Amino acid sequence: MRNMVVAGGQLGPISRDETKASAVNRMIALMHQAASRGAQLIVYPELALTTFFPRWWVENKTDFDHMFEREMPNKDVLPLFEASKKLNIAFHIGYAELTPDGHRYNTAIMVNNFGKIIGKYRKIHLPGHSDNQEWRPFQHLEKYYFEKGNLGFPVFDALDAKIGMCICNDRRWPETWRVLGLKGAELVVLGYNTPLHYPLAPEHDHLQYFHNELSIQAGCYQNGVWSVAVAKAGFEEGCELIGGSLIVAPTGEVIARSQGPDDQIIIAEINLDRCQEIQENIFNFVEHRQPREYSLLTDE
Ligand code: CDV
Repeated sequence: MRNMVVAGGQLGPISRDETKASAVNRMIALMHQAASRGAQLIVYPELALTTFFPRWWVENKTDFDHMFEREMPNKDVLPLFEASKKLNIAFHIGYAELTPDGHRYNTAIMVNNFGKIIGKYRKIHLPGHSDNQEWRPFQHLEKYYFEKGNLGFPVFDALDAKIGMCICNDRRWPETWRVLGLKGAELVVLGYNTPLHYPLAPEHDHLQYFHNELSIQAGCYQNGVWSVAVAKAGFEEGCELIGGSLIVAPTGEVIARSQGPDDQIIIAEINLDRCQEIQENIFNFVEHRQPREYSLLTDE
């Protein structure tokens, strides 16, 4: 048995004027709770240091450069790295990245319990739009603020596991999970900011929690992987974000779920060897996949 205790550090809303230092302090408090219950890894949400700023249009996108991180760690985030070393716990966090040569990405990193960045992912499926759509009650301008990620879907060795990463909207796409599955992932970590109201199809608003669970459960089951999926939740600057952070087994079963939309941890002990129950049987890729029939999936 390869057992591991994993946690999710769900955050309640972060207001536009909340400092990054304050968000980091909230995450450190959750890290202490998780570590005191034996967690070896804590997963934080997408864009965990700031409010979800792509909900606002600005003519000059550099007006929001203060929402981005130019280096990691930096002085605001360093206390989280130090706490992780002190508490002997790895973490995963999402943030807006501004590279030295001026590229902007919606990024997540995995940091080991020695404070070293051991994995990085830049979001590939960017939802929303790139133009100013004033008719919406709030906008979703990820295509304006970010470029499509250029690091593929990474799987790396950490904590005696093969860990894959994706971010928010990626979780809805079976291709994300299958690529991670084909790369041998055993645990997929992800954070999300999902509005309860979807302006393009408001008749689906009541299904937001269901679609969240459906996507993650299907991804886990169809690839025989564990997942820790973590929300930024609650009423944030007039926009209600779903909670419903989850830990899901390779069988697709939900084994932990957050309650309510505030700062809280979810935690579970998982056995990584259970991936084989699925990967060596119903979804044994070597035995049963028929990739020659799937060429349409990758043709432009
Ligand atoms: N941050 C996101 O990627 N949010 C999308 C919403 C806009 C649908 C999501 O897939 O949850």
